[in-house]
Amino acid sequence: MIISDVKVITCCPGRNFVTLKIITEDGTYGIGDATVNGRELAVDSYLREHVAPCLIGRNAHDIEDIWQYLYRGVYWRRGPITMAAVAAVDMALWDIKGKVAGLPVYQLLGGKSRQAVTTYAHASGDTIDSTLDVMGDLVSQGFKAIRLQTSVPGLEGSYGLLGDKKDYFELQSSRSLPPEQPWSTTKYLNNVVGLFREARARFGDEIELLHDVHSRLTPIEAARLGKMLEPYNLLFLEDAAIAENQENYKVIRQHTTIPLAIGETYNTIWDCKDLIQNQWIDYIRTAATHAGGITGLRRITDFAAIYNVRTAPHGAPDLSPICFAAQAHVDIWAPNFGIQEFVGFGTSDSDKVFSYDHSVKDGMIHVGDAHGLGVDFNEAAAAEFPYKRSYLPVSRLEDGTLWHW
Ligand code: KDG
Ligand code: MG
Repeated sequence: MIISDVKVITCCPGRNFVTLKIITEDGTYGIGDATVNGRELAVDSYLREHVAPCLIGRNAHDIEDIWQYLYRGVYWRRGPITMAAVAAVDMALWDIKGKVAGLPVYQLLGGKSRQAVTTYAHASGDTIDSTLDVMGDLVSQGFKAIRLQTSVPGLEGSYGLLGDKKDYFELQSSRSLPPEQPWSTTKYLNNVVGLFREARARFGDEIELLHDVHSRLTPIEAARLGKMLEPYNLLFLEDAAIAENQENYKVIRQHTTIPLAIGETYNTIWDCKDLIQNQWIDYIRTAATHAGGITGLRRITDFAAIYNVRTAPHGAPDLSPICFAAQAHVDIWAPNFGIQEFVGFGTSDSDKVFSYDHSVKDGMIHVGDAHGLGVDFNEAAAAEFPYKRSYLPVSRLEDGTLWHW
């Protein structure tokens, strides 16, 4: 299975995606996702200029050796751009191996640990009432776990809201520079607890509730929020605070029993080793695309299992359907799988470019039995949707101080 060609395609069917295609001498190909939201051309160029030439002539079956070559073999290791590039290569090679073996990738990992993958959906709105109306729709579609985000009165625009975007693309701005959003911890804390109080009053205690703070709080503020939300029994509180200093979570943990989740921006086990080993978190949210592909995710998953930490992979719309497929295979295998974030497989435009073999019913993803990852990429359709520069927003406190977005 000698690699004879490597293509990097960046397209924008509604939002930007970076896709890698590895082709072997007999024409078998595999695909991988390398999208880093707002920094797409950095990883496109990294793959094109620095990785692709090193792949030609290698045996596509040597997934582990190629992973090590691109990680350990590179002096400038780790970081989101490098690890997204490694991830795309890794996914594409697992796709090829599955196709050659005549098996879906989850079978190569060890087979199914469950029948289907439980997901959580997103409900958001401008008011608590409208957010809970969206939640009602999702519950009637069969979702059993819902993430709730609502506008903060007095703050224009906030993380997790749909705004006027019908396709859930609020995380990508088409303006020429990053939009700026105001943040006030006081206004947020005064509003958010009511959202969960109302949700429990309206929907009872069976449904799982989640919330993403998106790293806006300091550890002690996060601890306070955790205590305030304890009566509403969340499945987890996500990104309550930044953990570049992993000991931040020790502070939060000392004060509250609310389950904690983090990890969507992490690239290797080293970013979360202390968090996991000290059992300061309950869910690790690393994504296949940003943490070295299926191989990287499997390493983190196995390490987390030892410390009772479950997986909850990132599932935002800036991860392409190829990442979703890769994660679905890991989710259905992982003994310590927790829950998969899910905002739909795609939109009418992205469906012209990506096709997939899995389906969702009653809030569960059913992984198909197509060989490999069970996802495909239409290059001709992608050419109809050229790359468009776009940025995530930035946050500022009301006095203008730059804050975590
Ligand atoms: O690119 C950034 C998004 O993926 C992120 O803001 C989404 O926090 C997110 C989530 O939990 O889905
Ligand atoms: Mg998040």
